Amino acid sequence: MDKRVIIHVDMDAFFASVEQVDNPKLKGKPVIVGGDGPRGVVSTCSYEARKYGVHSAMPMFIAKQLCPKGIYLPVRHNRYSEVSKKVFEILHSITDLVEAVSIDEAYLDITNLNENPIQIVNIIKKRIKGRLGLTLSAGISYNKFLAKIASDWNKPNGLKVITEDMVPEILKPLPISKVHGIGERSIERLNEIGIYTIEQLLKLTEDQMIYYFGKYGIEIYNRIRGIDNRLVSTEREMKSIGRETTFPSDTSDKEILKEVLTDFAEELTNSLLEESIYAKTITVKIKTQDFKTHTRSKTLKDYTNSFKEVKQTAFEILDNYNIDKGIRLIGLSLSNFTNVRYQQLSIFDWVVNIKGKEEV
Ligand code: TTP
Ligand code: MG
Repeated sequence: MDKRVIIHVDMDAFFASVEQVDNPKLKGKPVIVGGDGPRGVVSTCSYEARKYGVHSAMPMFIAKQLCPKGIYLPVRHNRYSEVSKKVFEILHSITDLVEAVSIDEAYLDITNLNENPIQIVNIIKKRIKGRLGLTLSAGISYNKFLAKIASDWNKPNGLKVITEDMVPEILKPLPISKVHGIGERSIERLNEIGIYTIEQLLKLTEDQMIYYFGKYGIEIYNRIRGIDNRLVSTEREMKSIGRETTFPSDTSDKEILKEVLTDFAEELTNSLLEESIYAKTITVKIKTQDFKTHTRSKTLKDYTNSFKEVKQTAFEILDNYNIDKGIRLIGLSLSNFTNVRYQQLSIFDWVVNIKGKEEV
């Protein structure tokens, strides 16, 4: 593949920054956005609040202990979506090759613009700051993986270029969690054998990588060496992904069935990570010894790419299924995709809040 020029942009403290723009009195202050109620979590917080150790996904009550003087605001998802739309309009004014990754994150392929990439980033930053009052961090490199690593380099309002000669040195000190495509379960397994950094991961052979990451092993092997041929794609066609297996002899042993579902959940969530997408519907398919096929689905409240959540949901579906015959085949599939992770968060928060209120 010819050398490409990819930009990854990620808005700084997105929800909190929008709140600060909408209410300038909040500028420079620790602003924490999230669900209140006893089970509420932090969606994000301003960089001023991060100094106190507050971060996304932290329970609200802990945030309040760490930063008692913080300004706590509810999630206004419609407003953030509105602003996000304007951000994407600005990105589309640069090129059509824009891939939305989440509400505040995108890849741009500017190879064919033949312009200075730093200048392009500065134009984007200026337009977004000028029209929306917001800052972002951008990474420039020759593939998506490295562009994303670069945008994360010196947040907020960062700009970092990673060129070919900087790889793999620049990657070596990074924790393995920075590698797009390595899921939570793989991180746990690698930590167990003492692997925490990319430098340590670089020591594994291709076969070992396949052992730890399944069929994406080679891709990750290449990625940490600076090879990533994924295209910046403007649309997604996939409707569902699934795995199934037929047993050598029929079984009704739940432990065996759960083992298979666990493996499938891992493979499928790795695919989600790989594609930067999230699924909402989980389906278990069972074919009994009389060749009848039964499918049961569950649609979650929020999109997920979490191995644990997919596994647990699959187990739940299986546990609700009355196994009265031998099972020939079991399958697991995921559908109902989005590439915008936090789309449904406000609704989820709302449900949590209502529940919280009932408990009081
Ligand atoms: P991020 O880009 O991960 O975070 P951020 O923009 O707030 O901060 P950063 O400067 O580090 O990029 O996520 C974008 C938005 O998505 C964030 O503003 C709020 C929302 N979000 C959640 O609701 N829950 C989460 O756990 C995370 C990570 C983000
Ligand atoms: Mg962001």
